[in-house]
Amino acid sequence: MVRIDRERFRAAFERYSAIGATDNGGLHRLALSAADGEARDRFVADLESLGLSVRIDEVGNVFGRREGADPDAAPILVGSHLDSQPYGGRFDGQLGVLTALETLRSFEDANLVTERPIEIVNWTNEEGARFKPALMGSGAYVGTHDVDVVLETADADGTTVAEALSEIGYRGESPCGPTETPHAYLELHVEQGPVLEEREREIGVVEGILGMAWLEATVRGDADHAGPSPMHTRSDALVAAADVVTGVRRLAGRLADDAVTTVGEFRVEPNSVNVIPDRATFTVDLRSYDEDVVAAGVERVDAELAAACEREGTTYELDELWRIPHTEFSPWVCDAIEAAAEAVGRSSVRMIGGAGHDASYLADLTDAGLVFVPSVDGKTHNEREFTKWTDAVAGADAFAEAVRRLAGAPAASDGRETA
Ligand code: HGY
Ligand code: MN
Ligand code: MN
Repeated sequence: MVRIDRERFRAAFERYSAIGATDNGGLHRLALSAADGEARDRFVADLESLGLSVRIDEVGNVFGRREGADPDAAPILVGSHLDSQPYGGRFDGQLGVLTALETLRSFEDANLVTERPIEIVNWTNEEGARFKPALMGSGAYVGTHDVDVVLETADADGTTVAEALSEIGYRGESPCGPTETPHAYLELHVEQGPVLEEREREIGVVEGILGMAWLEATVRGDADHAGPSPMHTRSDALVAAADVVTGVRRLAGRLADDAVTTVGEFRVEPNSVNVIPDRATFTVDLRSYDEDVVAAGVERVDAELAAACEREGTTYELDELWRIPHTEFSPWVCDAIEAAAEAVGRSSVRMIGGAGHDASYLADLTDAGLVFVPSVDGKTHNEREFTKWTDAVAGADAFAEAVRRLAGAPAASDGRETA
């Protein structure tokens, strides 16, 4: 068994939390921003001081490699993401990267030789807040997102991923994609939901994640003067869109018990107090474990738009920005997580996750698993996001033990303590 260094783990968390920190205890560290660049620099320095070989790929994914006894064995890949939501929490993503880092530091302390090499990774743009879609770096790594399309993707200001990567010095040389298929992938993440708190468990063994669709609706009306224009002659894009927003909210209850729907972005033009809006653009985030439910939800959003535009005399377009099917994690990796939690004396429960994670795409490439730790009040994507440090430590204990088991002991050790 390997024990993490609690003080060092906490110090690392505080140090990274200061990069892009907000006044209310959160993080504003958008993908490929200067703050993200500073966090990456810190991460690379920490990998190098651990003696890992560092590589940065074409879309900025940062890897560190710790050799094992058998250089030909496929590696165990561990990690998460350092980018955050706008004014988001400091645990989402960051805690997973730092738990993986503390795991490797503890292996070094224990002079632990594992059978397999271990690679640690910080994935580019997991959140999809600045550049869409989400899970961009891991999606490019497994081949779901095309690297050229990713590099040309622009943010609201027209800055492309390629330009932003170059600006922070992370447009890497190495091809984006596995040099060898990992033996397994393991990620720790805050639950971002209420289940672990409600069930009073320390560790979530995540068996799957909801499928999701991201849509963008554009409603077009007729700009006109707010004063002299009679109400019955108006084509008000905002009124039609607002009808659809409440319709999307109602949709969740009608689709399925696990269905969730969210309108997160909304823009009005010309956005002037005395002009009838002629354009309203908004996003819809639709999720359910059942693909048919997500597909039915997309159809229902389209029907809501058609009916609202019929009433208001407006027109609309509906584009699909992203679709990812539900994720099923590897049973043997789930078993390894559960056994590791038990070995370190931590309670656990099996569950389904509602948020997308890089592990979702890694599950398409290899045997993947996801470890959850509790979120206080389930709060997340919010500066108030919080995980009790005792729970973070419990998660790190279980995660380190799971990695030790996945990486295995060498067939013949050189006399040092083996995994
Ligand atoms: O959208 C998600 O679930 C993740 O936070 N990117
Ligand atoms: Mn995350
Ligand atoms: Mn997130």
